[in-house]
Amino acid sequence: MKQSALLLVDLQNDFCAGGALAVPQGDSTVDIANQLIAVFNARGAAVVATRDWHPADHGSFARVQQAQPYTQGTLDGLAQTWWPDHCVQHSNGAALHPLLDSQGICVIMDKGQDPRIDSYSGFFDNGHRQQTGLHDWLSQRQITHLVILGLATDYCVKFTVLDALDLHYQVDVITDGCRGVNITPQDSALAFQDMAAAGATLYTLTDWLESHGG
Ligand code: VGL
Ligand code: ZN
Repeated sequence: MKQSALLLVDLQNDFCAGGALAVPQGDSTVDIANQLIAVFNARGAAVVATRDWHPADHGSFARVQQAQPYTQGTLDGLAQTWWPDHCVQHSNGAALHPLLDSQGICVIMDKGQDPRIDSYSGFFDNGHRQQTGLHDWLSQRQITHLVILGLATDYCVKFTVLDALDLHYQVDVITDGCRGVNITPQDSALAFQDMAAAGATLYTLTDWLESHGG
């Protein structure tokens, strides 16, 4: 492999069964993630995880805005979906999924700490005002190729992939390692289309392993 990293997006309890913002079949991404962690670890390649990591009064929380969850509004001038309280710093909901092989992860990048702005992407907040440190970390290691999966397809995976492409990474997305919120039923399918149109290559795990000597 060229300098490649596996990037695991928000594989946290709150996006899985029983979580505050549970994504349908969110848990099914963990087994796919673990298989790829083993491949990257065996090759000495980096494995990076992002976490959604909000303060208890985050401005994206419907409760804070006295709005209904899953409706739309505006936060500091940006269109914003209001979410149930989720991924509150240090809570169990914010922890990585217990079955995820977290021993195989080299670094965790947190995002969404600023209460005034949401941060779907692992690279920037939604206004592209601040960076998380992910791009610096990858650049310092000459990593140019990312294999991305996680939660949720239509929010954090999508915006992480689009920013990665803007930053000129080569991006493979493992589609069966992603699941979406689907506020409207087609959202995940549309998100995959947007990622592919922007230059990402979509693979199932099986196809990726076959074409990358897994
Ligand atoms: C996410 C909604 C709100 C995600 C994070 O990880 O996709 N979605 N915060
Ligand atoms: Zn969030």
